[in-house]
Amino acid sequence: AIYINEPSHTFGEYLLIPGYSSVKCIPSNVDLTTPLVKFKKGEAPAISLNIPMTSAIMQSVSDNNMAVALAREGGLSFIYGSQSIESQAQMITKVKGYRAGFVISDSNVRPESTLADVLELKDKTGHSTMAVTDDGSPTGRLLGIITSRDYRISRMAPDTRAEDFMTRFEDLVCAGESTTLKEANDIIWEHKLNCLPVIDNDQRLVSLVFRKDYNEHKTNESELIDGSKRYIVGAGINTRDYEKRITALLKAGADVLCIDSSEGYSEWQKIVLDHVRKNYGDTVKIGAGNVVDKDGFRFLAEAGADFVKVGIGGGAICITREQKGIGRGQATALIEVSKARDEYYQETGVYIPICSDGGIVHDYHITLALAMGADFLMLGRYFARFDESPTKKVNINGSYMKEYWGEGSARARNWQRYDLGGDARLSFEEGVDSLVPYAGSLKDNVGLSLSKVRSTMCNCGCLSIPELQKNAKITLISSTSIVEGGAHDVVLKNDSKIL
Ligand code: MZP
Repeated sequence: AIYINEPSHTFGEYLLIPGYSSVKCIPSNVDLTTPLVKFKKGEAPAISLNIPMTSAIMQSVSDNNMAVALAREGGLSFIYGSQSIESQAQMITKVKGYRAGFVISDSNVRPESTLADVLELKDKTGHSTMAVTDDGSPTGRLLGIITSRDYRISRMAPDTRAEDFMTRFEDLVCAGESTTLKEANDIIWEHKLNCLPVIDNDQRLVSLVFRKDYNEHKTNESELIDGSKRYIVGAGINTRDYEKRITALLKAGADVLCIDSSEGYSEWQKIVLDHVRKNYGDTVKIGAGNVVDKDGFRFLAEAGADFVKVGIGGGAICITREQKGIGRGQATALIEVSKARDEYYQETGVYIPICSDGGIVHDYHITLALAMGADFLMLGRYFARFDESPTKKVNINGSYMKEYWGEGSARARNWQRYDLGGDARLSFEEGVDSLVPYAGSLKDNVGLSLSKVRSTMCNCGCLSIPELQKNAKITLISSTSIVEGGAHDVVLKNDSKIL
C-alpha cells in the first residue's frame, strides 16, 4: 500500500489571515464572476457564473423552482437525474420557459387572493406586477394581470367578446383561457405584441396581458448570462442511461451536464465523456467527478471533462466514509486538486474549473474553499433549508424544519450514483434521511452569505476570485484554537451552558 502520512483536513481546521486592504477594497467592488467550464488561455469561458454557487444534484435540493431562484441570483442548479428522463427534461423545459426578463413570473396569485394578499406579496417580492394563475404557480392557467397602477385583476366583464377589443389594440393573437403564463410569455415575445387577449372557450374575453407591463419589469441585464436571455440550467446524468438522457436533456434546453457519481476516477466516466465528444464535439459542456486527488483530476481532465468536481464523503447527509472507509478531508482534497489544475493549466494552457462539492457548514467555508482554489461550489444542505427547495416544511416541537435526504439513502435510491456496473439496485445505504432548520428565502440567505464572502475578501485585500486564489494567506489551526474561535468562558444569556 501507499501511505499518505499527512492527516487530511477539512474547512473548520483553517482560518484566513487578513492581507493589506487598500481603500478600494470595499464589498461593492468585489467581483464574484467565475468560470463554469474550461477555456484556453486568453479566451473567455463559454459559460460563467455571476456568483460561485451551484445547487447539488439531489432530489431534495434541485428542481425547476430551485433552478429559477438560484439562476436569478447569478448561480446555477443541476436538476437531479434520479428521476425518469421525461420528468427531468420537463423540469429543464420549465426553467427554460421562464424569460429571464419576466420578473412577473415569480409573483403569482390565486384568483381568490384579496387586495391585502396582493399588497403583502408586492412588499415581500418588490414586484409591482403580478400574474393571476388558477393554482398560484407559474405553470397554472393564466387568468389575469394585476399591476401597481390599479391593484385589481384586469378581468373583463364576463360577456365581453374578444373581437370587441381587437380593433382597439390591433392585436394579432388570442390565447385561450387554458394558456399558461409561460405560453403567454412566449406568444407575446414571439409576436412582439403590445397586448394579448385571453379568451375562454366561448371566445369571451377573460383578460388582457400587456407587453408594456412585461417591459417595465425587465431584470437588470447584469443578472443574465449565455445571449438567449433565458435562465441557464444544468442537469445531472449517470453512466447507465446517458445516451437517451443526454439527447432528451439537450432537446429540453439544458446548458450544461454533469456526471453525478460518488466516485469519478473510473472508466465509466471516460466512456460517457467519449460519447459526448464523439456525438456533440465541444458544443456540449459536461462536468465529471467526484475525485479527491491529483490522479483523479488528471484522469478526468485528459478524458475531456469541462469541469471537475471534488469531494468524497464530506456531504452533510453522507455516510460513505463510515460505510466504505473511503474519502478525504475536503480541504486537503481541494488543495491537492487545485494544485493539479494549476499544473495542468501551465502545461496545456487549458484552465479546467474545479467545483468543491459538499461539506459547507458555515458561510466562511465558502470563502475558504474559493481561497483554496475552488472556482465554484456545490451545496446541498445549504439550499435544502430554503423555501425554494422541493421538500416539505415540517413543524417539529415548534420549530420549522425542511426535509433533506441523500442520494444514497434508501429514500432516494439513486443506485446509478454508486453504480460499479453490477446489479441495478442500491445494495447498501451511503446516505441518510434528515431534517435541516428552515431558513427562509434563497434570495435573502444567498445575499447574506455572499455579503460575508465579499467582506472577508476585502479583509484579505482581494477583489476577485482569481486574486483570492493567488493571494490568500491560510493557516491551519490547532484544536485549542478552534475552541478559542467560538464564544468561550462566558455564560450565554439564553443558555445556561458554560462554554
Ligand atoms: P452538503 O452540501 O449537503 O454538505 O453536500 C452535498 C453533496 O453531498 C452533494 O452535492 C453530493 O455530492 C453529496 N451527496 C449526495 N447524496 C449523498 C449521499 O447520499 C452524498 N451519500 O454524499
